[in-house]
Amino acid sequence: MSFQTFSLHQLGWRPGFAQHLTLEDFEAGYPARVVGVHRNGLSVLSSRGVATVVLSHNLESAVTVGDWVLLEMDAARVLRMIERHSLIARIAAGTGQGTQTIAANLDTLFVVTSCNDDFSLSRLERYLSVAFESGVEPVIVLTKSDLCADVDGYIDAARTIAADVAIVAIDATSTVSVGQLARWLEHGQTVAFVGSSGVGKSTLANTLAGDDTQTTGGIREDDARGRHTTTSREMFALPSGAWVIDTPGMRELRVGAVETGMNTVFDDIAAFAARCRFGDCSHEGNAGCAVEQAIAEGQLDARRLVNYRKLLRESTHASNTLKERHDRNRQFGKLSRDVQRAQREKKGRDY
Ligand SMILES: Nc1nc2c(ncn2[C@@H]2O[C@H](COP(=O)(O)OP(=O)(O)OP(=O)(O)O)[C@@H](O)[C@H]2O)c(=O)[nH]1
Ligand SMILES: [Mg+2]
Ligand SMILES: [Zn+2]
Repeated sequence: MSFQTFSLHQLGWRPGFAQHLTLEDFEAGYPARVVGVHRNGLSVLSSRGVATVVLSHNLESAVTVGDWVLLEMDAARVLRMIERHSLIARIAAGTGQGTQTIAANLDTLFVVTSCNDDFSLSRLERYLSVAFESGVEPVIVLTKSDLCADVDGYIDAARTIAADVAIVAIDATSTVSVGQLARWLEHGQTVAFVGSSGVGKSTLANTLAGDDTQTTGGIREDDARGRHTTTSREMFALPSGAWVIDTPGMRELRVGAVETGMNTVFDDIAAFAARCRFGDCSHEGNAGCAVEQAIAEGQLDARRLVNYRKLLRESTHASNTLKERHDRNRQFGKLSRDVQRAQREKKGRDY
């Protein structure tokens, strides 16, 4: 236990959160912000200071860094999670279809990529879809500008897929350069850095923090791939009073259900599709399709359409899996209610 305490305001509390809390909630507990999730519990900050609290089994997979929880008044125990205003998540890497939460209650998602071989428009579209889906403002951060002879080329390329998104090129090792991000890093704001390994997320976090809290690593010379230096997520304060969540580099961001977010990122494709004269068109190569025509006329990049389709397939698959799970749970719920009723009736007969 440390004696440093934090006001709700300082921790990024939003008035909207209180709407989800009842008078009973406020009598039973107090809000705390989750800054770390560990095997043995949560690290939290609150008006009562820094603490480690145990997590009941049913919340174990749900709570993530940036979340707000209600702590029991006189015990280091989580009563419940407070509804989030935003959540960044992905489908867990590997074969399963489980959702992996990355960060909650963000104001800004810094999508970090370098001005080198890591840069990929399709990957940016992927990250932007996730950000827009969750209602978090994305900012594209292009690192290693100091090592690149054509920074403007990268900025221009990024702008072709994200006309309304802020794009900032920085040298993550330079305090002056990272100052360009100041307007997203005001007191009480919460941001997260996501991107491939080695792009400089932790370097940027350290430069902003003015210390070396985050371990950083090199990249492989041949393909600019990182070495997965950061292995866990944690949230910490900057001198400005903003909260930063550094995350481990991702090899791939498999998207969950992001169709809403995709409509923002791919609004051009949506507009062409709306103009398509075939009502039930899948826009997958039909003669006379407006989307196909846009490609033929050079108004739409073929790469972009391919990526759109790929993301849409992933998103649809995720929605279907969710729906199936939901239906299964409902059926299971009905089954257990039936069993319970049968047991009650049997009991009634026995006595
Ligand atoms: N010159 C220069 N080097 C940078 C910049 N950003 C990062 N680096 C270097 O790139 C390497 C990788 O940086 P990290 O900060 O560890 O990358 P990361 O994104 O945190 O990587 P993971 O933790 O593996 O996901 C380090 O050697 C950094 O010093 C930059 O803007 N300019
Ligand atoms: Mg790192
Ligand atoms: Zn069509």
